[in-house]
Amino acid sequence: MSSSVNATQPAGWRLVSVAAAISVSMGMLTLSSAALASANLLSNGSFESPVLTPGTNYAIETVGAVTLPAWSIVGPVGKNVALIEATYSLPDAAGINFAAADGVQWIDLTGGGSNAYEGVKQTVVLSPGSYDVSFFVGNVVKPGGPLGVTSAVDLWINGVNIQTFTNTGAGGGGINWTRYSYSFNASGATSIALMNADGPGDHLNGLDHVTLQAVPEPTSALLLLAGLLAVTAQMRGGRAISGKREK
Ligand SMILES: [Ca+2]
Repeated sequence: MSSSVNATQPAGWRLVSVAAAISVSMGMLTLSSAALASANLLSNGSFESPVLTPGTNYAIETVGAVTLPAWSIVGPVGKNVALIEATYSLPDAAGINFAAADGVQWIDLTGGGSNAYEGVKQTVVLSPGSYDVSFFVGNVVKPGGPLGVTSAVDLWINGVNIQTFTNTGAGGGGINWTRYSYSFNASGATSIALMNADGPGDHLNGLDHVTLQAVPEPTSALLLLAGLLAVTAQMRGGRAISGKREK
C-alpha cells in the first residue's frame, strides 16, 4: 500500500520524506542511547551532599547515622566512614593532592581511624532488566606510611558479596582514581553496598562517582534497526516502481 502511495508522489518529495524518516529514526536511536547513558539511578552518587564547609576538610559519618543523603552507613556499631573535601591535607601526606574523582567531595571508606569492614549502602527499586553499577576507587601508594599501598572495595548486591575490586595504581602526587564496573540483572528493590576491604593499617580507601545505569535492551535497538531497514527497502521499492513507469 505504501509503495503505491509513494509511486503517485513526485520522486523528489519521496527522497526528502525517506531522508527525513531515516533522520528521525537515527535521532531516536541517539536520543534513547543518550538518555539511558546519562540517567544515574542512584542519588548523591558523587557524595557532594552535604556540602562541607570549606576548610573543614572532612566529616565523620557514623554507622547508623542518616547524615549522608540517600546512603546508609553500614558496618560494625561505632565505626564510620569519612566524607572528604578536595582540599584535605594530612601531616603524614604533605604534598598529596586529594582531588575528588568527580566534583569536590568523596568518601574515605577507612573513616577517621575506623579501619573496619564499614561502607555505604543505597537501595533503589528497579524495573526488570540489566544494569551496570560503576564506581571509582581511590588509592595512594605510600609504603610504610598510614595511607598504605592498595585500596580494596567489596561490592555487595542484595546482600551478596559479589567481588573485591583492588586499585594498586599510584597517583603521582595525588590519588589514583580508577573506575570499576559490574553488570547484573535485577528486579524490584535492589541494594548496592560498597565496603572497605583494606587491611587495618591502611588509612586511605577512596570511593567516588557511584553510578547505576540501565543497559539498553537489545530488542529496542533491533526494533530501530528493523525500522531503518524497512525505510531503506521502501526507498528501493519506490525507485523500482518509478523506473518501470518511466519506461
Ligand atoms: Ca564526588
